[in-house]
Amino acid sequence: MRGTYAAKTEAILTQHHRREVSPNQCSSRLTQTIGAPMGLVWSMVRDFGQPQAYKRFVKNCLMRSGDGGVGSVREVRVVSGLPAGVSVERLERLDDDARVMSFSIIGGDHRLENYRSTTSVHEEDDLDHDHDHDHDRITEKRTVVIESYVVDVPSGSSEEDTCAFANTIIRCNLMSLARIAEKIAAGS
Ligand code: A8S
Repeated sequence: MRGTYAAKTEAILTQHHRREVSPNQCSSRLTQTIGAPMGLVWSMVRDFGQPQAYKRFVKNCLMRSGDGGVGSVREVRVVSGLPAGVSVERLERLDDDARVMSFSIIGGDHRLENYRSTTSVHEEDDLDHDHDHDHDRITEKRTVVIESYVVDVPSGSSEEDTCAFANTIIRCNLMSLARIAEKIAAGS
């Protein structure tokens, strides 16, 4: 998304993506525009038991408790080559009306301590940012996904490095989400 955020976008960010950030933490927010219907994108984002459906670093996912509702705990195994093997994550929020999901990382053998992210899914037309110039030629509605997080900065690391690492993973996830949702949308 480009341009300055105006009132509606600001309201969404204030409502769902504002978080207290302690001095030893860092925080960031990423957005992704997707050429697929909001309902399709939300169905993928909300599916807590199937992160591997679009997160490319996930090897597999085991539900430790719950059935995908708030409080469910999943154990995510990541592909080899990363400085981590497993992450234990709890679903903190799942709002089908506002289309907001939030999870926290509660364990694992990685360096993302006290990680909590929030992902919200919006119809592009509901946001009043500057539209791309070619937008008017696209008849299908587009979807905007906003993902924000807060995480501890590990001792010996900098804020910049910690956020750069998390941002790289999230950007990959969001691009993969876009690619897969757009492929499904094009085929249906
Ligand atoms: C997500 C977001 C992140 C996941 C990170 C940032 C992770 O799964 C990977 C490597 C790590 O070192 C940490 O939405 C961890 O999944 C790919 C295992 C948590």
